[in-house]
Amino acid sequence: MDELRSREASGRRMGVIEGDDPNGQMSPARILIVDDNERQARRISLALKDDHLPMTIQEAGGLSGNKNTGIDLLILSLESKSFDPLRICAHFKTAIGTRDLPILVIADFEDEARGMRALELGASDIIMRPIDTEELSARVKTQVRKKRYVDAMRRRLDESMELAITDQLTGLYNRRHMLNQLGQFLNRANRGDGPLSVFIADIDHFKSVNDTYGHDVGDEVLKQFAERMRENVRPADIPCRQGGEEFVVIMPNTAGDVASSVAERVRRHVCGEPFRIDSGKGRLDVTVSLGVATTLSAGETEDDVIKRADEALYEAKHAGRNQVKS
Ligand code: GH3
Ligand code: MG
Ligand code: MG
Ligand code: MG
Repeated sequence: MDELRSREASGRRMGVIEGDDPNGQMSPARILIVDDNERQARRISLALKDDHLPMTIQEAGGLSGNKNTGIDLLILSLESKSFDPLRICAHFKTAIGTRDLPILVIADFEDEARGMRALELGASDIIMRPIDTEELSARVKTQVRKKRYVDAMRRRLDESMELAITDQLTGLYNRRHMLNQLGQFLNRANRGDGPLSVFIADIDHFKSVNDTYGHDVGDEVLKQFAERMRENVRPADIPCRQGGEEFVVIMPNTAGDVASSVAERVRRHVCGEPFRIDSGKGRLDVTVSLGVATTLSAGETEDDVIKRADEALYEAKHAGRNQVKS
């Protein structure tokens, strides 16, 4: 794509089109016209403009990468000579950031074969030259509307998926996601991806926090604890709330000694500074006990690993709490 990028510079025009959503809610559509014939590109944008779709033509950024996010429709002329339009089509339809971007190809009436090829590669629609401006406008509107619908559905799906894997109190992943991830990483570890470690962290004498200060303060402690834990594990680690005052961190590709040192860092950052409670007026010393487990052999299940971490945690509690055992 890199060598394409430099050759394409002359052919790119960006337009902004006001949508005609039935509810009047659609924000201006962003349409990228790619045609190395500037006169043709201008004619397309003028046709859309004449259709009472206000369009501001401006130079667009690169054709690949982030600059293409937020575009609603790519209008691509198959007659372009300074780059390979079919290659652009194929690239856009396979690249993660652009594969949902609809492409409307414009083909010469004598070049139907390449038009069909573009459709096979994933283009959403086609218009043959000479362009009928009413047809152009109708097809553009349909594609933009579809794109907006897909975007809205995707956002909703993302939100509900996020909700399904998040613990609402702390914002960490929940137990369901923890077990799911643990299963997946165990499979990889079993295939020789390096050891996998987990630790379970259980706040010490948490019941007495609730009993002494009330459930709301207990909740506040859980939130702050989650925050400290999150800050002290590594980006690749997966911190989860398993339930109550018990937390699990999954550490992919991590040997036992490293896992223990991460657990130890969490322990120190919990007991090192009192928690602020009662809107910052009060301070509360909190400690945590942690049990670490690392995969021993291929074929271990989620339950096997969690059980060993639990046994180590039990040892840590038994040995006086505020410590890490493995
Ligand atoms: P240990 O040191 O042995 O872990 O003692 P502990 O008191 O922490 O352990 P125990 O299992 O006896 O008590 C856990 C308490 O956590 C009991 C329960 O009321 C409280 N708890 C569980 N979930 C929540 C929650 O979501 N919010 C609050 N505030 N408390 C919770
Ligand atoms: Mg506890
Ligand atoms: Mg307990
Ligand atoms: Mg507990």
